[in-house]
Amino acid sequence: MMRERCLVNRIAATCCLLVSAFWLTPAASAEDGYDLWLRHAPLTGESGQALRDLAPVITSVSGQSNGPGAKLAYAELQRSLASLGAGEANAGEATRASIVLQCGHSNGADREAFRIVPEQRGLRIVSPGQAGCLYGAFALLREISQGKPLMSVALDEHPAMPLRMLNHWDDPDGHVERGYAGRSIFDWWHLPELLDQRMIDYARANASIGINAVVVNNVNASPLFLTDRYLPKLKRLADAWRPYGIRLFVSARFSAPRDIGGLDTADPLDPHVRNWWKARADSIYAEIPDFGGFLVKANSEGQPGPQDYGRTHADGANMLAAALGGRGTVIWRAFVYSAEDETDRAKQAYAEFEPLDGKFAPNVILQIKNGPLDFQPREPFHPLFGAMPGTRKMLEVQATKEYLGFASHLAILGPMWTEALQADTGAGGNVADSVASGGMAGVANIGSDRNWTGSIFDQANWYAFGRLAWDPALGSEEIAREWAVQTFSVDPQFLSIVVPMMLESRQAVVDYMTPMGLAHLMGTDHHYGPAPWVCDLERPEWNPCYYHRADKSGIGFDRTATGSNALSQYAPAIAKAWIDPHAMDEDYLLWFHHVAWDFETQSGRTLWHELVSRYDRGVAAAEKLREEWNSLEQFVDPERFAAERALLAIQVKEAIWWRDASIAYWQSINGLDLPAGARPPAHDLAYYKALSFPEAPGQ
Ligand code: BDP
Repeated sequence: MMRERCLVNRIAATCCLLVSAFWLTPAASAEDGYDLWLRHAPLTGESGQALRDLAPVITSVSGQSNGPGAKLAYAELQRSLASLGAGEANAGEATRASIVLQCGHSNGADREAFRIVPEQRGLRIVSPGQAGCLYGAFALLREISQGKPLMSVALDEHPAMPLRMLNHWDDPDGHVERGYAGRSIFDWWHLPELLDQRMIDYARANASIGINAVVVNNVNASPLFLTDRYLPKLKRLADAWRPYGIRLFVSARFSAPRDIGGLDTADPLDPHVRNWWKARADSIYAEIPDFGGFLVKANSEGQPGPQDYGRTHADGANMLAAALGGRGTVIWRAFVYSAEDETDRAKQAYAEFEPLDGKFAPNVILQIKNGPLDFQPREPFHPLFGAMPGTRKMLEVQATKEYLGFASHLAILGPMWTEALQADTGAGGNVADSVASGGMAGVANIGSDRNWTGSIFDQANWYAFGRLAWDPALGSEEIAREWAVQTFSVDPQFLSIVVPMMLESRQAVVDYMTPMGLAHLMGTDHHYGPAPWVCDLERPEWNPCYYHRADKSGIGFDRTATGSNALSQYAPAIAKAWIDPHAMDEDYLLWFHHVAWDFETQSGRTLWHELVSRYDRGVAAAEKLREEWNSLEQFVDPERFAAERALLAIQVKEAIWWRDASIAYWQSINGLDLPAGARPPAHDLAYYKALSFPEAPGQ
């Protein structure tokens, strides 16, 4: 019987090998991108042979093997090592390597740490907790996928910050605000009864890169998420994600006590309001004992908040913090600007929050966007990171590319986030240091599209977010390479082209959209395409002309002492680097200065000629991305190759549109000729102004 089964198994295995040899050669089989960076395609060449020779046996140390992380780590290693090619083909029992999982039951801060320790014939994954074991398993697989010999993997890691969190801007009806990858992945309508397999695959993907927290709904929050009806739905998700080390958070609408609680106020100092939130929190914790807490957008862009009752942000946040108690965390957003405030919008968050330093409860974290404005292709870091030493802080970045070409454009954001994380705040460290006790939040780019993110390369932004939140010191190149190897191919020729493409892509977008520190020139509401001419909207800061301030004499926003003096919100040593328009990094020139069109830039060109040359550089870079991708056909399966080829054609078309429309508009303001040899815009300004896209996604 045993022998028969062996024979059947062997025939099946041989068939499998033949089938995989035929079908799984990277360039031959069509793939739809669903497997993300977790494809674990069979390793070829020497590393494949080595893995087959070792045919590792996985064991969990007895007594500790029953925890959820250990079980998942075990299953993950079984499944993925087999997929990478480790089988029993070449190894006799005596020569097989061993992978030992030693997972503890710590609930402390160290539960996510892990070590991979080489042993005589194999290795041991050790963690004080369950989540750490799973992270260790994924780290090992990542190393092996890069072609690293199993026996030489040695790691000792712990996360750089406690919260590594995705913020979904998803509404109960499945619409995703600023989502470019289809509808929401959360099927609130059918929950709790129906738990889509996607919810598990999503958790697995997050765990593989260390993401440990998910806010499931839009910051422009519906109070529905706080109703009793939604509790079982939330519970079902939280239960499904718990083994993956993920805690569920909810965006809370500040006016909920009025909206759904039957009270006539949401004043945070009103005892009835305080009791209402406390009772809500108790009900949630009764169902979800490890509920993460609330994310709140208050008194910003029309959202309700404590200021509606003459209270401060600290009053509001602390009231919710008291309701959660030691059980959870309030993430309070610093993205505020007021309809009544005439000062520079880029100054307002600092002005409102800095005086509140030290006034927030210990379980409140202030979530601050990377730049002082709003997820633009390039902004200087937010000055709040260099302030408020008595407040826990969190960095918020946007993976969904609202301002960088939606999911159509190839724009790898790792370099942009690293620019922020590594920025010296002038307060004794960099931005990453300033969020070490808080965390990093990424506005998710994930939707119901089969490939999750609307394009294959947008998966790299989800990936980079997780990796950087785990370790902000990781280099962009390392992250891009890791992702490209796991997603496409380990072939050095392929990587020598695709990794530089990824690294250069974001600067290309900056150049053709908003060069030299320009910002917020996108179309009204949907933010699709150029509209620098818009100047007639009710509030000044709704208009692109507010940000570029172009007139006959020059262009740019004076944020020095002669202007809004936003520069003074930075530490003196940092401000000093931006104060002299002739000596500073010109990537931020027009962010901080209003300069004449004939201002001499560091290239020796006038500002006007330099701007045109940057637009041209951006278009050329987009064309280069397209050509380089087209040269990679032999390395990529036909389905993913064709999809990206189509998107890159859109990117080139839209890069030219951005350049031409912007130049046509600037010329209408400055009356200047183009530099010699520069191509005139394809159409006149009226043509670009007349374009309209009421159906643009994500609004
Ligand atoms: C802006 C988006 C808007 C968001 C807002 C926010 O356009 O949809 O609600 O950010 O972060 O960039 O709250």
